[in-house]
Amino acid sequence: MDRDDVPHTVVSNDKTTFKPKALDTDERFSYTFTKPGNCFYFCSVHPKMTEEVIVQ
Ligand SMILES: [Cu+2]
Repeated sequence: MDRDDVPHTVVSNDKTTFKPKALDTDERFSYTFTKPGNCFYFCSVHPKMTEEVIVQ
């Protein structure tokens, strides 16, 4: 991940699985998936930043 100086977030597309506060440079967020499936998430500050996690 690039070390930029703007905050980002990681919000699951359903907005309920995880929705931590905005993360600044060097801050971290972790979430443990417990069920197989896929989860899309995005940055609410920059909605074009999207990612998918596949849990097998
Ligand atoms: Cu962002």
